[in-house]
Amino acid sequence: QKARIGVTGLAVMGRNLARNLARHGHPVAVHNRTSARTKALVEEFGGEGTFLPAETPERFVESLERPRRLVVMVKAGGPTDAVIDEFAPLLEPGDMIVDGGNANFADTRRREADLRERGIHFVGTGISGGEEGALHGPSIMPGGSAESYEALGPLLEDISAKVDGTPCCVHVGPDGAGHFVKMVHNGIEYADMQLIAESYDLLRHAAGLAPAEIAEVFRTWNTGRLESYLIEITAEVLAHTDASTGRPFVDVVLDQAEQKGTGRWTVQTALDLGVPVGGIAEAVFARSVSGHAALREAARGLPGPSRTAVADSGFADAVEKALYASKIVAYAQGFHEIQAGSAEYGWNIDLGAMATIWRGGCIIRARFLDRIRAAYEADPETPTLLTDDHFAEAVGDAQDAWREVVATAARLGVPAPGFSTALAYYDSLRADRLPAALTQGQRDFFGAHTYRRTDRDGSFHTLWGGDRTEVGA
Ligand code: NBP
Repeated sequence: QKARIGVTGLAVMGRNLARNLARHGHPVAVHNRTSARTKALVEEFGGEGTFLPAETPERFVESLERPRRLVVMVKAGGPTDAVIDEFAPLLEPGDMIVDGGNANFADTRRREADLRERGIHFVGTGISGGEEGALHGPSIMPGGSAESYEALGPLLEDISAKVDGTPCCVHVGPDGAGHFVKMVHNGIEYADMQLIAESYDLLRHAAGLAPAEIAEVFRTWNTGRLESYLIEITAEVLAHTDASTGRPFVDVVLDQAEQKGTGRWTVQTALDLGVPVGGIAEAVFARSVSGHAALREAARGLPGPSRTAVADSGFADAVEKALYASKIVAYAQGFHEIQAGSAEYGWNIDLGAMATIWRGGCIIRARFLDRIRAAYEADPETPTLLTDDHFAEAVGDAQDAWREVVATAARLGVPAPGFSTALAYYDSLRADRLPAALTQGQRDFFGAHTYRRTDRDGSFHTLWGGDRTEVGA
């Protein structure tokens, strides 16, 4: 018997993905550099389906039906290249290597181009949802050729999460498109988490609520428009009591957030593409600030406002509105980045389809994504989600509260970089005139960088050091 698909790299993600495939009735070949993992998988979970264990790359490749579908689930970076170097010579034209790791899309583009020359399809695939998602149905974002998707799509859709019967898996676009979208997905996840963290911080330090009370606030929010996996688990974490001290769990955890790098890539790529993603950038920087222990220690005694908590019973509702509005901004920025990447690399990404496949399986799954899908269905070319009727109305309704919350945060000295940058972005977009005109004047003054005028075409320069007449440039 031959296997329909194979998985190499059997740490948590690969093992669970292989089990998911087997549970769906697909005979799956399994391989790992260290064969103990392969043996352990078959011993523990062999009863769940048909596994074909292989000790060597040669046996692994031999056990696959053609065209071969080979899923690589190893540590992203050097290990992925090592595995490709090992397996590609064993493959034949038409075979497919699916990289399900968190690869940088630029690496995926390079690998795809190399392998395409050898007739092998390289399918860089974003897989979201962690180990639980891999086992029970992740959100899957495959890139690569349309031809490879024909052979792979049905299998991937079969094991993906489903929402309303729709698989959370769609062909994103050629070469690195899948890993690009997964990267931005993670960037949005950073922003979403940061905004939730700021909401908690304000309820705690501006409104003076206890973690257990804030957990109740999040539980209530989770029955409304903010309903999402992240809000749900936030309530769980806040309600948790530390067993050894009896204190709220959130109070015994070191307040230094870590990161693996996809958020940083999202911001670096946005800078390269010239797309403003302040909400994601502030989220990455907020984790960075938290980790600078010595810097924070040195600054701890700096003066702040004389804090007084706001007792206003309406404050939690105001924070809900600020959170919803800021979340819309963060997603609008993330989708702008996908739109820009798609244009830059000619991927032709269907933005509404991305919102659709994030509705299940992944960390940012939320009711909200249905709204984004509807916005792109109504106008696939919309320049920003903020001008969609639903979102424009929601932000319009929320804005007074949003401004109040940002002002309260500033007044009481509670850092709210996510809320603040989101509001500034909103106000920048809707402004009639921006001070960029003054910036242009300064640039022309010190560097003769020239400027354009509102009333005439062309570039101009003022003779600042002379009689200040204007000359055409
Ligand atoms: P890890 O990222 O911890 O990688 C461990 C696997 O890589 C093992 O199978 C290991 O083999 C293999 N490997 C390494 Br390391 N170097 C190798 C080499 N030179 N040649 C062959 N194999 C090598 O595993 P993971 O956490 O399951 O994640 C797998 C991928 O999925 C990663 O790219 C990750 O970023 C991505 N991802 C993870 C999550 C998550 O929640 N963990 C979520 C989404 C995506 P060995 O057993 O012989 O050491």
